[in-house]
Formats: sequence, structure tokens, C-alpha cells
Amino acid sequence: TSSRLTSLTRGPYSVVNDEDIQFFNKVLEGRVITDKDELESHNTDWLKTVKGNSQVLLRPKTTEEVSAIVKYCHDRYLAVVPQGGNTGLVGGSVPVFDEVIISTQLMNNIISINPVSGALICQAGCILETLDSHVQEHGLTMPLDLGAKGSCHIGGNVATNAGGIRLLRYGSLHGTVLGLEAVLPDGEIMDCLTPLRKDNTGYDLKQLFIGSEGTLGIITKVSILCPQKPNAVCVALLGCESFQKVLDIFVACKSHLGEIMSAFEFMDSQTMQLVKENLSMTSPLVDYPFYTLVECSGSNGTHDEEKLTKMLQAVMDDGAALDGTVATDSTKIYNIWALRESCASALMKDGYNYKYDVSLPLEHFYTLAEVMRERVKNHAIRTVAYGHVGDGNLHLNFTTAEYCPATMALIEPFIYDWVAKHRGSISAEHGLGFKKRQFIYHSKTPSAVALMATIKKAVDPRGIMNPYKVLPEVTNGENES
Ligand code: FAD
Ligand code: 2HG
Ligand code: ZN
Repeated sequence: TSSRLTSLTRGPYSVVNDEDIQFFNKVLEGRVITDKDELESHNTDWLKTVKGNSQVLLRPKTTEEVSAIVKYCHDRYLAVVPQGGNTGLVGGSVPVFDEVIISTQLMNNIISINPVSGALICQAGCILETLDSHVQEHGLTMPLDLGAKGSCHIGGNVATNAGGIRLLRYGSLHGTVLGLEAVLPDGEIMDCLTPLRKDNTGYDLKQLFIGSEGTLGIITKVSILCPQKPNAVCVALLGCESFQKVLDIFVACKSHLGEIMSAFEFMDSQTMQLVKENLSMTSPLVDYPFYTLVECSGSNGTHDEEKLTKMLQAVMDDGAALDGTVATDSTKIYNIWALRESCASALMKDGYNYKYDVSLPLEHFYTLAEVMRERVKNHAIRTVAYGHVGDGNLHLNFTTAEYCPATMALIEPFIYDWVAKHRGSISAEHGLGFKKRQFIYHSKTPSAVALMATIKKAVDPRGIMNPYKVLPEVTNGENES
């Protein structure tokens, strides 16, 4: 459990009593969980570094049910935490104290798919991978993809403004989400669930909810634009000798592949070592200091493969790549992607994981990994760097067998100061949640944070919606409420 938790005081919220449980049971008919064992996994985050102590988990099926229970919690002054697949990596999806957990687990209906426009409308609890399979039957694909696709919910994705491996091609959820429905902290239903691409009527309220991490309301339905499913996908894994060569390959890919490039990821040798050692995975290439993973998605397989082969030839000829392998069949593609997508799970096998997700200008991108590796030296089992290099998003991770304050002291706040000094963002795609909120000023000005607090106060004056998250703790000893 984070040491920061111990210094935090619980807000002056009410405590759930028998009468409350009776009310919840009346609305949700048997979908009120109070069993300690069942609550355990919902009280603990994916990284197993933050643990709350909620006594009740609610599993509504409809927007009206969410509205009824949120209104009740608002009136009773009970704090709540919205929870999707609980795969968030910043401690935002679990209670800090005894907040009521409202889970979207049972809100998993697909409402409509329009194969002409590509608009998908569904409930917030649909699992990303399930949605992708469904829309594929209509010749479409989801505009986002991430390693947690088998468990994360679309509502959680929208709430965190999840990036992932397709952002390079399809852009962020701020562009692909067409509309949403949310239950506001007083129980009011805000219906902005349009399937339209263009709608400039007043403030674009949905944008406030995209990336709000459950602090402004509970997203209950999502309307999202799905691109056409590509006819052909091919992937190349390349080995190279320096990070500069990774960047040279990126430029070559942009010029040779143009609009068919759908992902550009990198892993350093320590990351490849990690997945080999901790998950017994095998790489199709021998050892190199760096690896790049390039994916093409297009409408003509022969044409795309030809482009990819030409690109490979060019980067091998000029020495940017030392070796490479191309995959066109789905098993080989899957196996190459698995090396990159398993990094987060592989880290967990070491014990404790210190996780950093930063944006940096590409000229400083890998320097941070080198500086930090030197700094933590033998205070960590390993320092690994990988990520969405095409988006300027570095994932830098350190591990120890168990939480070590001395290692933490070497990492924070140094890493955040370094990122701020180099004009990066201290959270590129995972959000601030509980763990990173105190560092918001490293990436946002005091006036921007003050405006965020004003918005929070306007939407949630009682402060019941996911307290202790995103906005920094007020230092004069008061809490957010
Ligand atoms: P949860 O973890 O349940 O919740 C996350 C936050 O959203 C919490 O603050 C919660 O309160 C809030 N929330 C959840 N549902 C709702 C709702 N319906 N309404 C309002 N608020 C809600 N992230 C990336 O950006 N890119 C990646 O490539 C990526 N890869 C990952 C790979 C792995 C293996 C894992 C474990 C995580 C990864 N993530 C990645 C983290 C990412 O934030 C989540 O996977 C995902 O977006 C969260 O969805 P979830 O349903 O699990 O949300
Ligand atoms: C990824 O891109 C996820 O794999 C997780 O965002 C990043 O493990 C991480 O640090
Ligand atoms: Zn990522």
C-alpha cells in the first residue's frame, strides 16, 4: 500500500449502514456484494500496490439503476468509486478508504452497430476485446487496442482516455468518441449519446468526461466511431544497435509506408530479456540493443507487403536495422505482438513494480531511461524501457522483490522533475488516479489546475465522485470535499 495513503485523512462522508444496504438491495435485487472475499479483488488494483477497504460493491445493469444508486449516495453523502475492468495503472479504480464501488461489470449490452457510418453504441461495461469481435462481424474494427483488451471496459477506456497501440493510426478517443451518456454525481442522467460525427451545438461536454477518471460522473453508454476492418495486416520486428536507429527506422517507415502504418512500438534489450525470463517467451530474432515493432494495416495485402519489404530493404541497406522478420500469418503476428503486449504482466513476476508512463520530445526520449538506469543501478532488479515511440510515449519501469523506500526515493521526485525540465508529460496515457495526482503541477500550470478544481466543484459540489483522485490533495489539511 502506498505510503502516501497513511498521511491522508478520510473525507467527512457518511459510513454505509444496514439501511443503505437495504436500499441498494431493493434497487439492485441481489446484485449487492458485501462478501469480504468477493470484495477483495475489487478493493485491490491491478498492480497490487493500492488497496482500499470498501464494504460494498454494487452491480447495476441499467442507466436508471446507476442513477438511482448515485442519487441515493449523493443525498446520503456516501462517496463512490466507479470501476470498470480494474486494469487501471494509477490506483484510480479502487477505493482509498471505504467508498462504495459501482461496477459496470453487468452493463455489457451492445445497443447498435451502423455498418455504413461505423458508429457503435454500447453500454459502458462492454469488454474491449468482445466489442472488437462483434464489430468485426460488420466489417469494422475498434479504433483502440491495448494489452488489457481482454478485461478492460469501454467505459474505463473512455474514462482514462486510454491510448494504446492504434492511437498512431486512428487518433485519441477525444476524436473517435462520438458521444456518451453519463450519470452525474447527483444522479442526473446526461444524455450526449449522439452517433453524429459533427455537432457544434454549444460546449462539447463529452470531452470533459473523456479522461476524467471517474471524478465527474459515471459513464453509462458510449458512442464510438469504428474504422473499416483492414483486409490485410502485416508486422515487422527489427533489431537495431541504438535508439537513434529506432528513430531513423521511424522516419523511414513514415516515408515508405505512409497511411498504412498502424503501429510503431519499441522495446529495449532489457525488456526483451524480461519477457523471455519471466514468461518464457521466445523472440524470432537474436539479441540486439533495441527492437522496433512496425505494423501495417491496409486494403491490399500484396501491395502492403511490397511496401513493407521495400522499407526493410532500405533500412537494412543503410544500416538502421541489423536484422528483421516479417509476419503475415495471424499466428506469427500474434506471437510478435505478444512480446510487446506482455511487458506489463512480465514485470509483475519480479515482485514490486514502479511504473512510469511519460511523454517526451523524441530527442530526449531514451535519455531518461539511461539516466534512470544509472541512478537506480543495483537498487532495482531491472530498469526496462518500451512503449509507443510513434506517439512519443515512453513506458519506463523498475522492479524490486518488494516495495523498497530507498529505491522509490531514488526514482521520485527526480523522474518527474526531469520530465518537466524536458517539457514532457508525467502521465502520457494512464492518467493521474490516486498515485500521481500530487505531481499534476509538473505538467499543468496552477491556473489550469485551479480551473479543473472549479469544474469539479461545479459538477460535483459534494465531492462524492471518486474522491482523492486526479486533483491534488489540498495541502492546508482540508480534503477535496
Ligand atoms: P478501471 O481500471 O476499472 O478504471 C480506470 C479509471 O476509470 C478509474 O479512475 C475509474 O474510476 C474510472 N472508470 C472506470 N469505468 C468508469 C465509468 N464507466 N465511468 C466513469 N469512470 C470510470 N492504458 C493505455 O492508455 N494504453 C495502453 O496501452 C494500456 N495497456 C495496458 C495493458 C495492461 C496489461 C494493463 C493492465 C493496463 C493497460 N492500460 C493501458 C491502462 C488502462 O488505463 C486500462 O487498461 C483501461 O483503459 C482501463 O479500463 P478499465 O475498464 O479497466 O478501468
Ligand atoms: C502498454 O503500453 C501499457 O503496454 C502498459 O500502457 C505500460 O506496463 C506499462 O508500463
Ligand atoms: Zn501503453
